[in-house]
Amino acid sequence: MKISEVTLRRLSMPLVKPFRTSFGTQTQRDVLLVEVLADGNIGYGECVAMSVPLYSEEYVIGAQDFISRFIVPRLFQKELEPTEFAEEMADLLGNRMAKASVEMALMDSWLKAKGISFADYLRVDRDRVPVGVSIGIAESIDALVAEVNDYVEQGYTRVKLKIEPEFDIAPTKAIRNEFPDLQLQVDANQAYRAPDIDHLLRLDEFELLLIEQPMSESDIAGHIKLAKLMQTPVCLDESITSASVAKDLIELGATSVVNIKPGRVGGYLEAVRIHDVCQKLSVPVWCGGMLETGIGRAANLALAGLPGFSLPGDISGTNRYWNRDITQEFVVVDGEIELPTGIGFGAEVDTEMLLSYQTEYLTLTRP
Ligand code: OSB
Ligand code: MG
Repeated sequence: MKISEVTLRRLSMPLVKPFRTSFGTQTQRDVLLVEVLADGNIGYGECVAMSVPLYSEEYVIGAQDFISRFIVPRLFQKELEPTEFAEEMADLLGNRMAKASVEMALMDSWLKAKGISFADYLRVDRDRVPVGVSIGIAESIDALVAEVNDYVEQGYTRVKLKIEPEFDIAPTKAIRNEFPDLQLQVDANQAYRAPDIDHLLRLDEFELLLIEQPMSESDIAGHIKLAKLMQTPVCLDESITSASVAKDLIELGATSVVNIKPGRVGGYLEAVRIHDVCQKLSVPVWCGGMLETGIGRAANLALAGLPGFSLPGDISGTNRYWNRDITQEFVVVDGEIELPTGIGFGAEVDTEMLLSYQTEYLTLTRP
């Protein structure tokens, strides 16, 4: 691929309501978009890093700097296919969210040149996938019940509750009592430590699908210990950074379900490799989310069409996060969303909307 231009765009997009997790409250998303122009085809990538390094060590301005300083010069030096990108950047350590966003833009443009969709490229045969909704820590249990009820009425059949030490057993109990048939899971985003294991075991009575990332991303021993004692399957998110790490953590007994987020693992191609490893080991996977715009949402829907994605993904309808998105709308019908069918990742970018959210941009041109 001969890339003639790379544009990095920053957008400030307000969320429909604040989203609170154990690591903080978000009221807007500081989106970094990567736009490449190659052989006349524009490709879009979305970076999932947040403005502050609370979920992982990456952050938006760092990603922007990394891409413009280290990645783009290499793209202009050598003509790379998206399938060669990760290997070509492997000596540059970490920065997986930054790398993923560039690989994504290359892939989108490359698929457009071939005239095929990402789902076709992956040989996905589903045309819709089951999805769930991730619900932030609420002001009160009553407020949480009302919120869950609202999503259930919109057709969601799987709900994930964000938890933390002061907001875990009681809210989970309340939701389980109120919605006995709901597919329910919880996500702690690393808020607990090994001494909290006895406390976490109290969640076992609520028939959860899984508990996501209860302890620190580096606390492998803690997760192994918990997984041995807990009936609820332990599912790692933050700790899973590649297919080889996924394989090791499964074999060590630290995780028995895997959350796959393409941004966290360096891109959609590595995400597919994690899917493949987990399928071989009979470990169920599901697609995580990072409050994506329609660009990332479209791509995640196609990925979640792969056969090993046997649990609903954190891929909610557009209206869960945005009043006005920068792409076509994705709508939940009976707990499912249809895969995009357009070429590339299938996001139809509304340039006018995009520009209305843009706070700055930088265009780098092939020398
Ligand atoms: O841990 O899964 C997470 C959002 C931002 C950062 C981390 C996480 C999340 C979510 C929301 O849970 C998933 C989504 O709906 O996009
Ligand atoms: Mg998570």
